[in-house]
Amino acid sequence: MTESLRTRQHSLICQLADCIEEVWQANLELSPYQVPEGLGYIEGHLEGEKLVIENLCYQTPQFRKLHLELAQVGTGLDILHCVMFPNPEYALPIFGADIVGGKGGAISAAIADLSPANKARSLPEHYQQALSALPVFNFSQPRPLPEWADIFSNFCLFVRPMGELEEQGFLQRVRDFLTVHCQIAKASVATTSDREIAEAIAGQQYYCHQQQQNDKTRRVLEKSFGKEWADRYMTTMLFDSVS
Ligand code: BLA
Repeated sequence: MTESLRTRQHSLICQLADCIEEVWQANLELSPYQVPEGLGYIEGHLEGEKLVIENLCYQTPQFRKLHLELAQVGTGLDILHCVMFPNPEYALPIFGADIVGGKGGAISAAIADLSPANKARSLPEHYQQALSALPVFNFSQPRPLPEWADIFSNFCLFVRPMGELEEQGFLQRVRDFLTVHCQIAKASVATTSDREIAEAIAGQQYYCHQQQQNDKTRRVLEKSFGKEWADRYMTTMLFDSVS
């Protein structure tokens, strides 16, 4: 990825982007992932302000797609989006994170989760144990989840971080989530059971379907690229189900 957008973004976004790449590089065997034609670097400006998007993707034996996206609307609104989609042969949850904030100003939304993608819609026992053992940080402004958010686990963190200390608290918690996830993923074994694979595919489809209901994301994309493009982007780049 060119460093241009990242270095111009809110410092928490730069730091989290660096952290995500660092944990991926340290723990996983990354291979290139072909980003769909024309979707690596994108600029749109239908009405109002310019929207710039940079996408960085990898794949590994355990993950069909590791996606890190940075976006900037005008010079004001900065966005980081990250999803780790497992290969359906591995019974792993889906790591997801989103940060939305103004440049130099406040972060309005910081969310991170390891979301179950199995039939029971609950995290595997070893994840629950590892996550329960992590240090806890208390945030002063937790945010309520919207209606479509029934995909998230009990460990989901959704806050408006107030000040540098809470921003660093968020960063550390996401680093811990990622490290636990990559280490468990690396040690896990692929299944050959058609039933388990089908269950994992259905779990990812449900996750994607729910995420596609996020009107706040859709509206930002529609404003700069139009309805049709926004829909295609949300269903093929941000939340593509396994085929
Ligand atoms: C919220 N996402 C938002 C908001 C915007 C975006 C503008 C509102 C911020 C706020 O309420 O303070 C915009 N997010 C984007 C855009 C992209 C993006 C344009 O990723 C991509 C180009 N969203 C995710 C993932 C999760 C997620 C992976 O992409 C969670 C794992 C969650 N975003 C999420 C949630 C909200 C949000 C839960 C709050 C929605 C609400 O309160 O209604």
